[in-house]
Amino acid sequence: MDKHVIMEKIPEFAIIGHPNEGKSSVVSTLAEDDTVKISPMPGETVVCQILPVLIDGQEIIRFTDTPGFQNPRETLAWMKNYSGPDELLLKTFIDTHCNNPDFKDECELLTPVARGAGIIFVVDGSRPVRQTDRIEMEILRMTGRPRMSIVNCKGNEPVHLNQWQNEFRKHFNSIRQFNAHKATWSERIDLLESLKGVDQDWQPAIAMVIEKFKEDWKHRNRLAAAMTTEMLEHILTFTMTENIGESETFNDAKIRLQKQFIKKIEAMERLTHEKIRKLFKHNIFDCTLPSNSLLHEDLFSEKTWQFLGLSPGEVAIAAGMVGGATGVVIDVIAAGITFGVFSAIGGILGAGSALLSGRRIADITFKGVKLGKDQVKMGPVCNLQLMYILLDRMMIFHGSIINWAHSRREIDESVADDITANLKKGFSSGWNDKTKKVCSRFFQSVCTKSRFKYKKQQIREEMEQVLFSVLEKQV
Ligand SMILES: Nc1nc2c(ncn2[C@@H]2O[C@H](COP(=O)(O)OP(=O)(O)OP(=O)(O)O)[C@@H](O)[C@H]2O)c(=O)[nH]1
Ligand SMILES: [Mg+2]
Repeated sequence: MDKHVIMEKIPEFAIIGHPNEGKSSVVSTLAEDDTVKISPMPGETVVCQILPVLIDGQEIIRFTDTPGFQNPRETLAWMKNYSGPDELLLKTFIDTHCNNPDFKDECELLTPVARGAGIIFVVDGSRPVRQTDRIEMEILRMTGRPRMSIVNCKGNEPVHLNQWQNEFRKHFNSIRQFNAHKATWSERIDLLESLKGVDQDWQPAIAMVIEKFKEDWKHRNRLAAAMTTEMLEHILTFTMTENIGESETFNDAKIRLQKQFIKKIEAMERLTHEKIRKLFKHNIFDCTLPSNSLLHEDLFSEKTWQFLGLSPGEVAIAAGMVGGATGVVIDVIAAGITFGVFSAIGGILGAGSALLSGRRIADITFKGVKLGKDQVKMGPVCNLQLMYILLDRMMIFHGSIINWAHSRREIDESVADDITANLKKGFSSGWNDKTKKVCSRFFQSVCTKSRFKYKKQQIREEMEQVLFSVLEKQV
């Protein structure tokens, strides 16, 4: 197939329907554009808005949002009376009515169809079919353009699905259920797949669009893996040095620095999550995480470590993988498990808890070292638990982001529950041995000094590759 000939004509689909059925929501999700205006008030969209999908700066498909029908009954009556050539039906309709306010929305919504766009008709499957829907469907049938229908669902269940499907069979080449606010990446791909069936002429172009969508998704996951690897390197090797104030004791300075140190690490994690969010084109609306999401907890909170920390068995295995070179760190992990990292951290911040006396976790986790007479140094926190916790939190974040439809503007707890249930799969404890081995090797490489830069680079690439593989499996 000749790529250039096909892509010369970019496939365009106009999203059409009755006011307030979810057209803009469908467009927003399909085009991954969170700038599209969505509102509970009918009549929000008054002019067409073309949303091009760009991959590598190149437009590969465009979706056009349109206003809802305003005067379908009279529009159909006019079309039925029309006696000119079929191919001029839409143009003549628009030319005849373009200055008539009674047909303003019809002229607007039929304009992309007149220039050759395919039609995606959107209805809300939680309400029954009405006579006016039949009229709108008949108008679209008369345009003769390839068309598919989508049952969106504003309510919880598409209770009238069967009724809609029976009606649709008379008017459309393809029918799909698609929930604009909940659609996942694979549901978007499935929808594109069914667009292939709408018109044979478009099959090669849509097939190419799907291929590009998939490549682009892989590319995003590759970048997310690289960003995560970089974050781990930064956090696990991060150090800070502060001057001890004139009227300050070493301990006071240490506590002050510990607090700043934790804040910096948390900020590095947040920055990485933010970059991942942008990668998946969530630019405007903050994808509020489910209220019970672990990401609402601080990185160093007790709950975070209880839920995401490795189990003692896993620690033993991970420690075995790391080997003798970082023996100290392994001791620390074991101490963390036995005595509770959280009370440990709380203890450190509270300065010298008795609970920690003699435990190396106190020294290692937030090591404060006196440099010369008047400086204190903190870090690095080379702690295997911390690496796994950061990985798990990244997986939770990624899992939420990839499943956050771009039309969703606020939290919907029913969706939140689904996401939370799915997240369990992403936790690193379920990773296979090969993946865990690479993580351990990476940890060791980051946390030990080596003259062999090329070896470190190779291990880093292996880490990016295994993270890419686990991100690819997230659904
Ligand atoms: N829960 C839920 N609500 C939806 C869904 N799709 C649309 N809505 C809501 O329905 C209302 C209308 O959505 P829009 O996407 O603006 O509908 P529209 O068809 O573009 O509306 P007009 O531009 O006014 O014709 C908004 O309040 C949306 O949040 C969905 O899949 N689930
Ligand atoms: Mg709209």
